[in-house]
Amino acid sequence: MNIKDVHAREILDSRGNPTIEVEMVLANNITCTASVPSGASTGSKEALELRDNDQSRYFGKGVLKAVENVNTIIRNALIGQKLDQVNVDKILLKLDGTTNKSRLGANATLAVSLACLKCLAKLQNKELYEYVTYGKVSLPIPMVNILNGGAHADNRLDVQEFMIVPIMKGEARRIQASSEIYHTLKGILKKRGLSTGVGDEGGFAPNLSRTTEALDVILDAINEANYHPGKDVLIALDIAASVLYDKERNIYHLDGSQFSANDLIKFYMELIRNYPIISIEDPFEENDLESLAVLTKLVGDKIMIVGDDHFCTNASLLEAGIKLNAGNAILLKANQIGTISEMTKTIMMAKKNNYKTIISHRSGETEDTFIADLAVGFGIPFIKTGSVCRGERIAKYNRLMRIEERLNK
Ligand code: 2PG
Ligand code: MG
Repeated sequence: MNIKDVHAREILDSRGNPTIEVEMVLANNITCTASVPSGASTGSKEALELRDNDQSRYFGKGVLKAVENVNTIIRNALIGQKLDQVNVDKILLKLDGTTNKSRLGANATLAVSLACLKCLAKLQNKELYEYVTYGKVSLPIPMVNILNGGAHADNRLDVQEFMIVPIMKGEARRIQASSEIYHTLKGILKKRGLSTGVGDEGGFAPNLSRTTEALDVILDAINEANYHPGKDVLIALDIAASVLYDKERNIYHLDGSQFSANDLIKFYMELIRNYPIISIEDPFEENDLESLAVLTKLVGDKIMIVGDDHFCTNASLLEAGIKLNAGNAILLKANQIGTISEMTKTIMMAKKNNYKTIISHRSGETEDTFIADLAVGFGIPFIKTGSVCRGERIAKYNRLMRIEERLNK
């Protein structure tokens, strides 16, 4: 089957900023639409998200250049081409010709690459998760953001994400527990006179100031909702430490104090001793693989040490981490790398080297639910897709529940 047309347009993401959507039409008129998310705490080694920087529109955040790249350069090259993921992604890489997609924009390439993947599934009359399945499908354990800080909220919390991780059996059951704990937490915050306004990913953003204060209130919520911290509900953190890092002084600002990388290691060890933590993401700034390796050596047999900004879904960056035994898990975000084929390569490398995989949304999301399908089809054990609140996050949870029902039939 050949590609008949490709068309891009500018739409809005969940923060109200422009992003790109692509429609791909096949020769038999099958049409698929894909849109791409956008991060706020982006790693410097991520593929480039092309923005117009034209201050007269959307404060410079327009994506008309990326749209134009799809509607001209990419469209011209793809019309009449065979619908084949490897073929399409190869063409995209060749047209771009840079190491970080800075010519076409990773937002442009991913939207096209993802539209291609969806068309391939539709052509075979398959659900997306069925099409990408190799081996055994599995429903991922959600890492549900319930408190926001850092670059995702305007409160004083430095750690970017506090997540609950329900590990009981059944996706719908895990989502139910998350929702009950979320609403219980809302009640507790309200009672304490704290704000129940939410951050970018739907978690609450109360004006707490210390990491342990946030963890304590989460434990209260888990208990009050009649779950058992450490038994059926665990906790995950995304420190997003690059944002807390002062490069000139080589220190981190956290909880009103200054921390060296060694101080941070002690701090994390203490947290792991006192709280049922299953995972710590980006515990150090993105270039510090050495500290990541030290922490992995100390606690990697007990919890996940996750590289997000460290690895940027990039196989070469992951390879560098593997060589040093830095981290034991990787966060996967398609727009960090810009094509489905490259993300697949990174997933395979992680699996082969026993790195745990976590597929992830971005803080600026769309209603596209592709990460839910990829999690199931690729058998990715964890998904991080925000809180059980806000339509763009809920879309992914609802998709997972629909898939579960389908799989159980
Ligand atoms: C992260 C992500 C998603 P952002 O750091 O893991 O939660 O945030 O999309 O802002 O980079
Ligand atoms: Mg992160």
